[in-house]
Amino acid sequence: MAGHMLTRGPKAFEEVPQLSGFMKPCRYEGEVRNLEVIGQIPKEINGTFYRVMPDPQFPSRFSNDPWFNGDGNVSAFRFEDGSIHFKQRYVRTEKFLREREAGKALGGKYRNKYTDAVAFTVRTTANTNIFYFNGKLLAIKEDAPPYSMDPKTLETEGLYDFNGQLPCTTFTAHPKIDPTTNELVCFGYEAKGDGTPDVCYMSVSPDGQFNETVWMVAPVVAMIHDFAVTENWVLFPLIPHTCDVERMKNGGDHWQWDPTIPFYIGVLPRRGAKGTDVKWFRAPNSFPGHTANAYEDESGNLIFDLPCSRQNVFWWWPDAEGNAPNPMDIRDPMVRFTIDPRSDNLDITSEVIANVDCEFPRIDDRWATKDYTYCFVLTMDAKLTDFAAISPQMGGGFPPYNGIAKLNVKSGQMVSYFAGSKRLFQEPIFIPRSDSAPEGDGYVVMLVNNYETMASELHILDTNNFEKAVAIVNLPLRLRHGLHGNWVAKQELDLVV
Ligand code: V55
Ligand code: FE
Repeated sequence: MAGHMLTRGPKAFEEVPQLSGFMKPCRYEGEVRNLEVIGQIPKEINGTFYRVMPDPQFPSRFSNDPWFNGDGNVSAFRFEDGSIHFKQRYVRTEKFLREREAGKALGGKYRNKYTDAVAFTVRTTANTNIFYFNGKLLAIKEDAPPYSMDPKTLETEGLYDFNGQLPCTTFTAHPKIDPTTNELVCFGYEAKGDGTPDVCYMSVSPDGQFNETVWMVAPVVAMIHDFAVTENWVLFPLIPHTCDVERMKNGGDHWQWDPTIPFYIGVLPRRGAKGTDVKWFRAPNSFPGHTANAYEDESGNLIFDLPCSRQNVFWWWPDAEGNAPNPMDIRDPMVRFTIDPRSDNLDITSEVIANVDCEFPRIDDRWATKDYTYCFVLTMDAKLTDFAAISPQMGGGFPPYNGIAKLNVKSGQMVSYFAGSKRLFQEPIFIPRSDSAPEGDGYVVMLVNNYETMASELHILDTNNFEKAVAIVNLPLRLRHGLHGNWVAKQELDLVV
């Protein structure tokens, strides 16, 4: 009660949904060995699950700071002979280090350098994905080059520019590995600085040498968050949120939802292309979510699967009139676009392949770029969650999901796992049972928010018996909602010296 007599002061986080309840910043760094396991962790699971969450080190200098603006805090779960060891460490970005020195926030609004209290060389929070390539563990946000971290200790090594080869100022948080060639396929957008329409496509050989660099110009300066790759083509879906540097200089947001422009998909040949070879295909205004996969069918058409909404999924960045949907009304069915990359008819159509509200699709990455069958994806069926019970502790500012489906994208059939009315799920990862296991045969692991204990859990599912967990791991702490993560097998980590 005494707290009610006090003014909150500059060291308290604001009482808004994205900073309250389960979403209250965690800010913990440390280690817990031998997490409590209910059930049995299959012994063949050996390796580390890395994930990252935006986790503000200090209260923002601005009101209503969005979830996406927190400092990147990386969690590592090392699976070893049926035990799990946990470690967590912030990425030592320039912003993190200078704010720690100052004892307060110096950065400003999301991707708006004009609102910073100091001039940063690189202002990224490195908070969106943690991705392993060629011995480097990369913490990435799409507004800057990656930071590399030691995969074993989570010490930050520094900004990583691929030994001087990175030609642009930004780097996607969703790079892909081609499982046939082991190349890293990636891009940057706003690639010559804030508000520039330039997009830079890059391909990197498994030993880290750039083997393709193509500069393109997009029809609008829009967010390109995720993308897709086939054997011979690259697909760039543009989210209809556009950037205006004048608005930013006036202290406004980097992004504004534009319901008047098409949903563009840029299609570029993967090898030997010039920037002018890109074709900007068009569909009705929509919000493309994270991509499941893409591949070429027998006739050479591109098949591209992703959750896709007609509404603004990032409702906290409204349109020019200030309109945004109610978050509980947003729906993302799983959609398939079929594109003939040789056609001059740029208008494309799509079909719904699973009429379920879903996001965060993951596949068996050995089938990336190829004709595939299975996708593991978070789903939402609002009647299965007791919102009355959890809402006082739920916080907000993130899209809630309460189920995970093993979806057959060819038949539309699904098998689902639910964990009761008082838990919500974070993005899953897939771990193959063995190197030679068939597609989708293995385990799915994900973080689960338990609103009764206000602590986090890992749930481990066998993809052959998907409705029931094989193990639940209790963490002695709460990990607020994160974005993305990846599995790195022990054999790969052992190659790092
Ligand atoms: C996303 C997340 C971001 C971001 C842009 O999941 C897009 C989408 C955590 O930051 O800056
Ligand atoms: Fe993402």
